[in-house]
Amino acid sequence: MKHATLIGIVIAIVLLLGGCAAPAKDVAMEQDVNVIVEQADEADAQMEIISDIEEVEADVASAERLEGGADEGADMVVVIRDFKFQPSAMTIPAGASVEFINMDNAPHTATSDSWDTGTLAKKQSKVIVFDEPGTYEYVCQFHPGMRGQIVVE
Ligand SMILES: [Cu+2]
Repeated sequence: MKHATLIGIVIAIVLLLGGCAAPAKDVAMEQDVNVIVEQADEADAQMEIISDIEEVEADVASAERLEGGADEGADMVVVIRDFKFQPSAMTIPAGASVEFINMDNAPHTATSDSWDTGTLAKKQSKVIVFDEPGTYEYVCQFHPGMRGQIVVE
């Protein structure tokens, strides 16, 4: 075999291998890009969850601050959140006070036949003192589906 022929064969093999390897490399790169895009999406989703968690934590922290403030003045706290009185039912001794705190953006009231917080805007609160034993059903004047009960013993 002549030297030139041998070189020709070697070049042909190299070109063949190169031709096969190139698309394989493209596929690999495409997969790499896909993986990177997936990872970026995942990171985005995680960031969203983290910012959601931070929002909830800030909400809880401000509610706790308000509740902490209530400890100085009121015996019990009803937090108004997500159009619900929380807790919606409680039993307290006569003479106890309850602070109603609105944590919703919407205004609410806690209104019974014998007492009323009046309109509470966001983060406003009102303390009601319960001297008379009895069962007090109350509602929000703006949202009659919001109901609560306080039993005074
Ligand atoms: Cu309401």
